[in-house]
Amino acid sequence: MEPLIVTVAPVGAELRPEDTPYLPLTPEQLGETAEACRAAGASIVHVHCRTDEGANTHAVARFGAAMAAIRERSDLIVQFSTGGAIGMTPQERAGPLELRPEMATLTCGTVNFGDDVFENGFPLMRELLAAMQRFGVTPELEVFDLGHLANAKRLAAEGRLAFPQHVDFVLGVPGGLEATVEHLVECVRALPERCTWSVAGIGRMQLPMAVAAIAMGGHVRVGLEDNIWYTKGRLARNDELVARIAHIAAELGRPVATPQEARRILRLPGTAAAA
Ligand code: KMH
Ligand code: ZN
Repeated sequence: MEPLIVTVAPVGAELRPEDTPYLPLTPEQLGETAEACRAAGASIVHVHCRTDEGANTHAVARFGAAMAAIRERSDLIVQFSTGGAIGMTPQERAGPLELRPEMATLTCGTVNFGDDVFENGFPLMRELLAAMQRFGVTPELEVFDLGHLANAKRLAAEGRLAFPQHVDFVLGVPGGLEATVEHLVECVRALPERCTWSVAGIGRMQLPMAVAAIAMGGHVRVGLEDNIWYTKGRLARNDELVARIAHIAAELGRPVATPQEARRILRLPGTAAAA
């Protein structure tokens, strides 16, 4: 098996600062978090941005400051969110791509999201993919339900992306596919050949899904965006969540990937695997 790629999603769009004191809000805090998570074993950081007060923002300047702060303190692969927050316009969601991060997420379909609807129709997906191509950004396909994989295959049939791709299964969102090992196995079975994949389990399913992925040869996303608890009743820091995965993976004989190894595994441009 390849070394384990650990993505940290440190802040997300939905949490409120009063939910946990460990959310990195400022670019400087994101830089510090990136450094700590890199030391703990992460190789990708999935970026959402906040104002100093904690409100979600998709302002290009804020993403620019965040990327600079992360790069100053780590060599992590910077992956921007294009999911943003419920209700954002396509233009807002695409805006930061002009900063040319190495990666960005592409959610591959509409999904209920708690009481809300996270809208990702085909026109939007095509627009985001076109922007990624224009700016040389590698997508990570976010799959919240099995139909999303079918949508990605349709985008490929249209010639808008070429498999193999890297796919992240986000399991356990209320409204999406539930986080069970059975569903994860089904998701992996439905992947086109040679795709790489990771799983982001939501809430208390973050750890069980991660352990399953380690054993199955997949990769793992952890972080406060998806789960704020270390154990029941004890809030987590991002780097602790990464460190726990790195420890379990080492015990299972799967060392974590460095960012450079992750670039090769993910076939990012400029690596031998991309040629
Ligand atoms: N905040 C969610 C509505 C992504 O980052 O690409 C969407 C999300 C997905 O977080
Ligand atoms: Zn996100």
